[in-house]
Amino acid sequence: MLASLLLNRGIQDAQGALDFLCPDKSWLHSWEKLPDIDIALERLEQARSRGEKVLIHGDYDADGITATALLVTAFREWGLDVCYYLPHRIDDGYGLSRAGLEQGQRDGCTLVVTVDCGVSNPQEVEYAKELGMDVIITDHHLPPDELPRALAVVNPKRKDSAYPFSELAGVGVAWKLATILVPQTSSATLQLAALGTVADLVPLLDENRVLVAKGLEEINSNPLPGIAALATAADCQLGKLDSTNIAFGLAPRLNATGRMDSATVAVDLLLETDPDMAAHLAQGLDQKNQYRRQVEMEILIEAMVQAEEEMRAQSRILVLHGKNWHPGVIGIVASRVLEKYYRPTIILSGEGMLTGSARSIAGFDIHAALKGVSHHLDKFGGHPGAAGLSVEEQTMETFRQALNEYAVDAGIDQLLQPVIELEAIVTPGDISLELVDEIALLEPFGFGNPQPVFAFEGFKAGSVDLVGKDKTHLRLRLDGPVQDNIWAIGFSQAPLVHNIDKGSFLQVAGMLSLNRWNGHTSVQVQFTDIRGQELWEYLGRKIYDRRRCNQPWLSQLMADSSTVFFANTRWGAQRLLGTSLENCRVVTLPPDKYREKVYNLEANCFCFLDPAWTAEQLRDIISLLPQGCQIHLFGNSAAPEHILRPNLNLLRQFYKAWRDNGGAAWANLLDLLPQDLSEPILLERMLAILTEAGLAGESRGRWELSTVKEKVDLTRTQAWSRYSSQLKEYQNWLQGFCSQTLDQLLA
Ligand SMILES: [Mn+2]
Repeated sequence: MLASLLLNRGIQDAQGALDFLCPDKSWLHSWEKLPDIDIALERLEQARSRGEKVLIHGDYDADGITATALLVTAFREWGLDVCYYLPHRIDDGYGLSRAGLEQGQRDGCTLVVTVDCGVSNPQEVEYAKELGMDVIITDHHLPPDELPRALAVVNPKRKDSAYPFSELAGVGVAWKLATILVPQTSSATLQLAALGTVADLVPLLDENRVLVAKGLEEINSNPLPGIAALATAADCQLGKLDSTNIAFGLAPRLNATGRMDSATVAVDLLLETDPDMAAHLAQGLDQKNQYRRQVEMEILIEAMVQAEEEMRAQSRILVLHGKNWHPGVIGIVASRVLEKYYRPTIILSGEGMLTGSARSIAGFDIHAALKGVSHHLDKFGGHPGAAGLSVEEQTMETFRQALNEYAVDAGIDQLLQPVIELEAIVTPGDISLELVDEIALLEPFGFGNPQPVFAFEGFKAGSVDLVGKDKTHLRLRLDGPVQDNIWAIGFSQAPLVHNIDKGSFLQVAGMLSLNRWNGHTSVQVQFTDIRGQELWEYLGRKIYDRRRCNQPWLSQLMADSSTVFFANTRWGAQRLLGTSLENCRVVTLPPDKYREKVYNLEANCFCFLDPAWTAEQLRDIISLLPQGCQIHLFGNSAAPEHILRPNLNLLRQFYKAWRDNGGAAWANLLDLLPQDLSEPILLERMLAILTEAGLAGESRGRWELSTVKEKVDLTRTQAWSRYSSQLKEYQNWLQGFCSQTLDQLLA
C-alpha cells in the first residue's frame, strides 16, 4: 500500500522513497544555485559592516507575514539594523509599495530587501532607487519577461535559475537566504518557514516537505511565544500541531489581519518574546478572524441568492456583484460559492470600477479565460485556479456573457462534475491499525501531498444514523463479510443518507483515521462521498424505497424545508412527522379530486408518507410531478383505514353525540369525532350516509338532524356500498404495498 501511495506522489525509486519518508535537512539544495544570491549576500555584508539600516518589505498574507518575521529575526541575529513594512491591502494594494519605501527613507534606510513580492514591481524599484535605496528582491512569484532593475532578484522561478526546486513559498526563499547568515538549525526560522509554507498552499514536496516536517517538530517541542499563543487562540493542542492545524487554525488568523486591516500586528505577534504580550496580540488576531467570518457570512448569504439565479439561467461561470462587499473577503466567498455549486466563480465588489476575485474548478484555466475576454477588462492577473481582475460596472454584463460563451467553447460542460481522486481500493481484510500507521509516514499532508482518499469496497451498510447537534453529520457502520465492521463518519454529509440502503453494498470514498475513545483505539473511515446501488427510475423520476425503514432518511428530508410530503390524512402525517408537522410542506390527498392539489407543485423532492389511496392514484400523482425529481416512498404502518368508510359503531356514536350536543355547524361536527379520526373526509362520508338514509339534511349551510320514526339500515345506502368497495381496495393496496417490489407496485 505504502509503495503505491508513494508512486501516486511521483516517487519512483528507493532513494526517493527514503528521502520522502525521512525528510532531513542534510539533503536540502545548496543555496548557491539561487540566482543573484551572491550579489545579495555581498550587499548585505556591506550593509552590516557600514552599519546601514535595512528595510524589509513583505506582504499582507500569511506567507508575506511569516517571511518578514523570519528575515527580521535572522538579520537581527546576524547583526543588521532592520525595520519592516507590510503593505495595506486596500490603501497600498498588493506588492512593493511607494508608501513603504517612503517610510523606509524617513527611517534612514539605504537598502530594501523584499520578501514574497517585488518581482512584478519594476516602477517601485526605480522609485526606491530615486529615494536613495538599493533593492534586493526575494520572491517566488512568476517573474515577468523583463525583470525589475534591482541590485539582485533572488527567485527560483526565474527562467535562468539553476535552482533545482522552484516551488518554494516566499518564506521558503527568505529561509534559504537566512540559512547563510544564521545556522540552518535555527529553531525560530524553521518554525516561521513551516508556518508560511503550509499557509501559502505550495506543494508540500521536496524542500517544502523538509521545511514543514522539521518546522513542525520545532513548533511542537519549543514553540515561539507568538506561535504558541496563536495556536492556543485557535484551540489547537500545543505539542501536537500538524499541518492541518496550521492550514485551518493558524493561517486563517494570520491572513485575517491583512484582509480586514493592517497585517503589521501579525508580524509583531510572531516577533514577540513575552508570552503575556503574545497572548494579548493573538487575541486581537482571533477577534479580527471572527469579524472576518461574520463579514464573510453576510456576503455569502447575498452571493448565494445571486448564484441561485445564475444557476437557473444555466450560467457556466458565476459572476456575482455587491456594491459594498468587503474586498478583503471576496476571494474566500468565491471559494465557498464554488464549493456549493461547483462552477468557476467571480465575486466583484465596488461601484464604477469593480474589483474582483476569481476561483476555478479543476481543469478550467480561469486566467486563460480572463485573457480570452480581456478586451472587456481593465486589469487581470493570477493563476489557472485563482485570479484577480477589475472591470467597469457598465461592461459587467457583456463581460459575463462573453466569459460564459468562452467557457462553453472551451468545453467547460465536460468539467462540471466534481471528481474525487482515489488513491487505492480498500476491502474489508485490508484495514488495520498498522495500515493507518503506514499512511501516517506520508505526513505532513497538505497541498501537493493530500491525505490519501481510498475507495472502500465490499462493505454493506449496517446501522445508519444522523448525529451532531443539528443532525448534520452522518454515521454508519460498514459491515464486512466476517464480522469485520468499521465505523464511518461523514461531517456535514447528512444528505448522503439517501444513497444508502441498509444491508446492501456501498461504494465509499474516504480517509482512514484513528478514533481514540475511552482508552480504546480503533480505525475509522471519514468519508466524503457514498454511492449506493443503482437508483430505481420511474417515468424519469428517481424513486427511493424506504418502505421498510423510515429513519434516519425521513429526518434528513424533514430538515430540508423544500421537501413536499404527501399524506392521505392529517393524522397519518402527524404519525410520521410528529411535532415538525407545522414546519413541513404537507399535502393531504383526497381519494378523488386530488389532481389540482398536485399540479404545479415546485420542488425537487417529494415524499409519500402514505402510498396514496390506490395504485392508480400513486402512479398518476408521480406522473404529475416534475421530471428528474426525487420521490421517496415511506411506509406508514398505522394508516387509519376506516376513514374511507366509517364503521357502524362510529356512526352510532356520532349520531348520539350530535343529538346530545345539538351543534350543527360543520366545524362543530368535526369536533364530535374522536380526536385521532377528526378528518374532513371522514365527516363528509358520514354525512353522505346519514343524509341518504334520511337521518340528516343540509339547508342554507346548516346541518340538521331529522327525527327518526323507524329503524334505519345504513348499510343499505348506496354511499355505504361505494365506500365499502373503496375500503376493500385500499386494504388490499396497503397490504400489497409493503410486500411487493417497486416493479410490481408501479407496473
Ligand atoms: Mn506567497
